[in-house]
Amino acid sequence: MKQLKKTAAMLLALALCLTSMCAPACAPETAAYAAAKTPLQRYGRLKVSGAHLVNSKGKAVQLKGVSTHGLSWYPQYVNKKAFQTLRDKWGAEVIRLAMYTAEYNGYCTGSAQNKKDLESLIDKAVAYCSQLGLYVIIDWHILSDGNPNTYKKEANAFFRKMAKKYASHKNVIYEICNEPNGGTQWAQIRSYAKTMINTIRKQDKNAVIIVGTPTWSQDVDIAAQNPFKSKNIMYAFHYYASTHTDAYRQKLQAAINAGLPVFVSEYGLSEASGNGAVSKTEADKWMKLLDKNKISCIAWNLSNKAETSSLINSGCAKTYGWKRSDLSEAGKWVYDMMRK
Ligand code: IDC
Repeated sequence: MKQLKKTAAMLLALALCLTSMCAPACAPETAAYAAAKTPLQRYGRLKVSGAHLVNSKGKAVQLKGVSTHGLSWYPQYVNKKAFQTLRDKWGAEVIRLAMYTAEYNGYCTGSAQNKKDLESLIDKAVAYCSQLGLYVIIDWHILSDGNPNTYKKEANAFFRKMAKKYASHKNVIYEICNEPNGGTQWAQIRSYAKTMINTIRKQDKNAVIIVGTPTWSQDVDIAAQNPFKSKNIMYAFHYYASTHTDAYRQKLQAAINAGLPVFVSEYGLSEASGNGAVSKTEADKWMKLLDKNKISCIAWNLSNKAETSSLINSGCAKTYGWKRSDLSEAGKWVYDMMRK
């Protein structure tokens, strides 16, 4: 009898375990999600109204989502099941495609073939997001190239091509320069942005465009002194919770107070290096501020690289269908936060 009970208990535990392990398609909460509308069906074409990102009816929306790591580094995470897992299991509404311009097979520094490969990855990613009703950000990920004017010509050709291709898509958002740095001034970014905005607008009158700000997209307070007058423009603010604390929240608050529409297109729980300590306490403080002001935000990064900003455990080789236990400390925090 005792043995029988033990076997029954073991079987029950096994069944429970299998249920929690099974692919997104059979998770209990997924049925509700599947019946519910996709993010795109919920909000429609996004616009900017005053300081807010708003839905097609003009109501403020706050999107939360995940950024890929560099597309050249981790192309394997661009697959439909990965994006579906993020939508259905994590509650993500937007995916950001980080395409480095200079580092490691960057768009501007790699071969012609590499350029083609990156464009076809973006094509696939946009198609998956469109099929899943997810918003998607095409991110011109400048970093070591510091000033967006370094590859202005290439950027202009790139955005012309993208905007032409995706003009009919209601879910595509353009981020024209990830993080200007190395002393690049707002006036220089503004002049670059003006060209990109004109180029995109020639193809697509409405898409939301996110403009990077000086000092690794942190000087939103400076951008707020001279923003664009044209419609549907937002400004990037980035933070890494372990490094950036109160003083940076004050900078963001100053921009909010000035009425600047801010999009946190990248944040991490780690240090600014992408590695080192994770601070959940500071991450909580940041999210409180973002939630209060309905500021959209995107977590860095969807990979299993052995660094603390990666959302997947370095030992986990799965490229979709992750269980909570497959996630890093930062990954678990992002997952729990987005599911709320
Ligand atoms: C980091 C990656 C790391 C990669 C490095 C390249 O996490 O694996 O080797 O870029 O230089 C940013 C950037 C983002 C950085 C991230 C962490 O937008 O590209 O990714 N970070 O350093 N701004 C602040 C932090």
